[in-house]
Amino acid sequence: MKKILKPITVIAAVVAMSSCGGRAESAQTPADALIEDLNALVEQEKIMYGHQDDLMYGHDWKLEDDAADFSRSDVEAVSDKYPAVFGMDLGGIELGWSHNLDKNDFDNMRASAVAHHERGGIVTFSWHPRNPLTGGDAWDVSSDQVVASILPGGEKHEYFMGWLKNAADFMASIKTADGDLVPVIWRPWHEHTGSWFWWGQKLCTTEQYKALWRMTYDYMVIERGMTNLVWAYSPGAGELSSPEAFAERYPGDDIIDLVGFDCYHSGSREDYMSKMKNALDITVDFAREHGKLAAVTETGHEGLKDPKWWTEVLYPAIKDYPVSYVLTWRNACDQPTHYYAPFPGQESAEDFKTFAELPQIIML
Ligand code: BMA
Repeated sequence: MKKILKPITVIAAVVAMSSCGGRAESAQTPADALIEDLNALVEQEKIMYGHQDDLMYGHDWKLEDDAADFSRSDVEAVSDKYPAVFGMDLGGIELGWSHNLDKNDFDNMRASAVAHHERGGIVTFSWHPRNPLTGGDAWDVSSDQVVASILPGGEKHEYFMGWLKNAADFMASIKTADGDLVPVIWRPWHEHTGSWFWWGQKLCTTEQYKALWRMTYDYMVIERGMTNLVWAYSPGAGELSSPEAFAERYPGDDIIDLVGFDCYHSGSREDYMSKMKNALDITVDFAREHGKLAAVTETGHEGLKDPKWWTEVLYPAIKDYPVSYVLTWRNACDQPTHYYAPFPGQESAEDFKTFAELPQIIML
């Protein structure tokens, strides 16, 4: 229950620290450069549009393994523009799988991240790792001892450090042909305010959750010296009853660069817009007080049954807030109604085109 209010001078110091703390020697790191670019866009009151798995598959197509070309996209097919932000998920990397939990070839993921970066886009990774204690998936909440078991001293600690290594190895391998590391917005341990993942609210204590973050950061940044990660914290919006709920498990200003939340449209327009307003008010205030970037890290209306969703629901909900991006979830190719971006002929496609042309919205 702590809301940390910082005077302006401290905020300036925090901004300075967060852009070089712990990772930069003297030259600007890929992460610092991305943070600077994101801040510049926010200052211009621009909001980037993002889509999960955009270049991997769409409503009725899927990339072949070991693809050489990453030009297909449902979003591009509708609007002639790619999303500025391209999200993907590392779930499965922990076990050395060749494909992630949604059947994306990890080689394609790496190559498409580079291709998107070289087109001027921004890449973000979430992670739905399997349950290291039970062997189940990320949604296996049958034990509340999982986080405890992977922290230092826990029975699965060494085992789990191997999982972090696999995730780190993958993100450290995303390089251009010239050998330049591609910066990524790295968003592990998301939606922790709910209790549907093994790292969720009722499955570990506040101290354990924060220790999990610290262990992840210390391994990747301090031990491995990774310089391409922009660290993102994103609670689930449904549980944000107060600013204190947002702050309760916040891992710390020295770890986090960007704060956001995940918020889905499931009921009426009004329900969604009021949930978004609440979460945006809390997140943007928190970001301002802590000198961090803000974003809507996941959102969407499954099946897009509202033909004017983009211009009459999403855009009005976000337009007055300094958020760097808004990312809608994936268009599954194997579940006909599980999509969050339009595709040609989809009933919100025309409205999406209008949204993508708005001066405030940045596509690639
Ligand atoms: C969920 C759904 C699942 C998917 C998971 C990870 O929200 O889209 O089908 O496996 O995200 O991408």
